[in-house]
Amino acid sequence: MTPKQQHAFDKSAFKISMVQHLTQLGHAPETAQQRDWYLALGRALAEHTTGDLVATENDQAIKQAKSVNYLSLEFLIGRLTGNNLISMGLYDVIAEAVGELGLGLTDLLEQERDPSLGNGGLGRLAACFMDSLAAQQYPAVGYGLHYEYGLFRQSFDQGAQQEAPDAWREPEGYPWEVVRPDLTQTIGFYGHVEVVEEAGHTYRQWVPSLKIQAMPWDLPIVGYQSNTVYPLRLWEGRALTPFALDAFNAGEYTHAQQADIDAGNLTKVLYPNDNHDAGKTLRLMQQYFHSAASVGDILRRHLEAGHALAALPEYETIQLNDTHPTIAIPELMRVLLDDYRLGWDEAWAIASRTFAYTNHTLLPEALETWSESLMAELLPRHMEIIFEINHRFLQDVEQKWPGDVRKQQVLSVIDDQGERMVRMANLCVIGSYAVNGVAALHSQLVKRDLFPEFDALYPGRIQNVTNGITPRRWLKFCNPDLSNLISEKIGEQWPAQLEQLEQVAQYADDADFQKTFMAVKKRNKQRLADWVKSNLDITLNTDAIFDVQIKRLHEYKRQHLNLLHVISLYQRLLNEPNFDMAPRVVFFAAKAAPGYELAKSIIFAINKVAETINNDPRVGDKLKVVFIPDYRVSMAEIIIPAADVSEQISMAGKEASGTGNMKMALNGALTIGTMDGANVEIREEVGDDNIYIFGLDVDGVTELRQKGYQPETAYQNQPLLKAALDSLLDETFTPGQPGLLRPVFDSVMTSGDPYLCLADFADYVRAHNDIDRDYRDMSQWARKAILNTALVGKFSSDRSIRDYVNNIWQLKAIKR
Ligand code: 26Y
Repeated sequence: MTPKQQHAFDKSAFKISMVQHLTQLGHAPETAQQRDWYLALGRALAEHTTGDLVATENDQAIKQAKSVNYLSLEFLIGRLTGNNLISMGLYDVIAEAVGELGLGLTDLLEQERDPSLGNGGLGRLAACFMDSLAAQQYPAVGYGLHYEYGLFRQSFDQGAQQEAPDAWREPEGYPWEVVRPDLTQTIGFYGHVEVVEEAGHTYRQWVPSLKIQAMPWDLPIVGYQSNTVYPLRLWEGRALTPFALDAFNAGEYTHAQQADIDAGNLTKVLYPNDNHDAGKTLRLMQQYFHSAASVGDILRRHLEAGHALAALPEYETIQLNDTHPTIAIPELMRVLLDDYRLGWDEAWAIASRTFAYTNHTLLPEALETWSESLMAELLPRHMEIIFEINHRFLQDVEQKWPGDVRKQQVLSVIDDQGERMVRMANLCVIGSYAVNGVAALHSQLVKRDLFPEFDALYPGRIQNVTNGITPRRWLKFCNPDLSNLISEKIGEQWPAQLEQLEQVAQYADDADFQKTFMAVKKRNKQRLADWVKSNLDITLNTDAIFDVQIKRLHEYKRQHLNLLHVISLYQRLLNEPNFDMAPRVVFFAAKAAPGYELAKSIIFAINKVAETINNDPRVGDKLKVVFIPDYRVSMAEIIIPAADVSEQISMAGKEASGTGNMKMALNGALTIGTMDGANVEIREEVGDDNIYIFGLDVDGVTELRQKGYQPETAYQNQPLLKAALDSLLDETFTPGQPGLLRPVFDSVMTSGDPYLCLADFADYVRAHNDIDRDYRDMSQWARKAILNTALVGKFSSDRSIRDYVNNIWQLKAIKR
């Protein structure tokens, strides 16, 4: 909404509209519950955003400009109401309006269930990018899936993770979404390929034996302080009517898969794996469904705007969020070849100039491959096209490196060592005009370790775009007190121009500013402490260091290294009479993939250690351990502003970027971290004095492995470490049940400690001791915290998007 429109915003009309929506929901103002009012508020606001969404969609200037299509199987958007109010510039006036109705805005906002349509970093990044595209008015459409159930809800039963379905839209539906049945498409699966002859040419035509409808729901992505609203278009799988199914060949209809795959199941649930490929058929079906519907919609928009097919790359670019939507590449080829009957070279010239691919991981277990036989059965025509792409590609490889069989083998889309598999990353690199990693170090490693041959074959194709976060949600909205303090000093432009935060640095040594800054931090810590008290019944000391590790549970992220440090603090408190430490609360929040046993064991161990420490009267309030259940965006919004210390402790070379590191630094937390992912760039920005770097770097890891790493050495030589590890085997944390925590012990001892926890332990403890020392000097600590907030403006996702726009997409902003 423009300033003029905001000025014109009619509060009393809005109140009437809210009451009307309440009535439509079947409630009377006198008896309505908070939840009913929240729904009425959401629906009343959505009227405005839907209007702007449709207007943006029909904007001629946008139709004649180039757009980015962000294809992602995950969009972890979080609650929309509060954020959209900020973007619309209506937060205060709506707070007034609901106040006049006898309600509290923050209470109403609390009623919204998070749409958790993603697992973690990759999905949240997609949400931040949509926010930054809309804020800067670069034409964009987000394409995702309309999962009926988002990421599972987590609870603990005696310390063990339990999963429950996340029915985020139930029972009343989600107030912000708009269904677009007119844009429904039909998506095929299985079947066979026929040859058709026409006018002396032969064409191939896929005849699918299963068809599922893709119906889109649009969520409004509201540009900050602009009336630009882009759609996040989420496809829902729906069964064709039995009547329409009659049209199919009876023999094909009884295809074996037809029985188990009910079309309504296709988008039932988000796969809860993060960085681990399980290779399930239904997941490949989701991927194809998403890709085909999105490619179909992009082509529809392109042609309806009156553009020629061959001009597609000039008007549309398609960004692939990791390899999950890779099948969009052969799908576009199929449509161009078989439906529009272009020649191969013409079709390839279009497709290979349209797609760009972002890699988010080097972990081998996260690199997607699909069995060739499954692919050939589910998508027979696509498999033919993939073979043809590969065949032509391998001819280029032969040209470049004649007779080099090893190069052919590593570069081929098909891995033929063992069961033949389709390597989705290779297909992506071949079919894309640009490939990028997500932090400087990560992009270097993509070139050096993951795709060295591709980098040699296509110099310059692999680039870097360092990730970012939206300062609207991750500072202005989640930390209003700090936001107001900043605005008092440097004005109100910073949420759209985060580099301006640099001006805050001049106050880093100002004693008054330090006090105010730390008072804000303390209030945020109190808000979190209150949450913990009322939800977990643990009493926290807000003078303590709030030490925070919040991210998916994964062995490479080393939550168990943090746990070993916690245990050693506990043991020192009990055993060393002269041991003194600043009080600490160590927070964890993390979901484990339901099938990931070790991750679940680590959660269980943290919960058991927490229970013991928190109930040991000898510890008092020197040390508390809090595992916050059901980590999600709305929980992060409470935790992040309260963090003093941000744990970013992955083994070097494994965390592609991290984005929680950026969020906490922006909110004035100091990072304890390895030289991994974007930590490297955070250090560059804030300076060595304002970050705690420890442990082996990427080269150190390689060297240690070459020398032959033996975790036993550290175990035997470091008494603190040995005692911490041994306590996992006895009854210290599991009274009467020794051995329950053995899986964690085994992971770092018997299993060889694949992520080098024990190798980094001593230096990790050293870094924590530095933190302990520095925290006691409140003025010094405040200075460091202020400088973190001031110096991380680079990590605005607005900057990331501008990097994509300038170096990859080549878009122009269209101001509405
Ligand atoms: C193959 C499938 C099971 C799969 C599903 C989800 C594979 C990976 C993922 C998710 C990956 C992910 O979230 N990666 C993270 O992306 C962030 C944004 O770029 C990075 O900051 C973070 O380091 C990286 O782990």
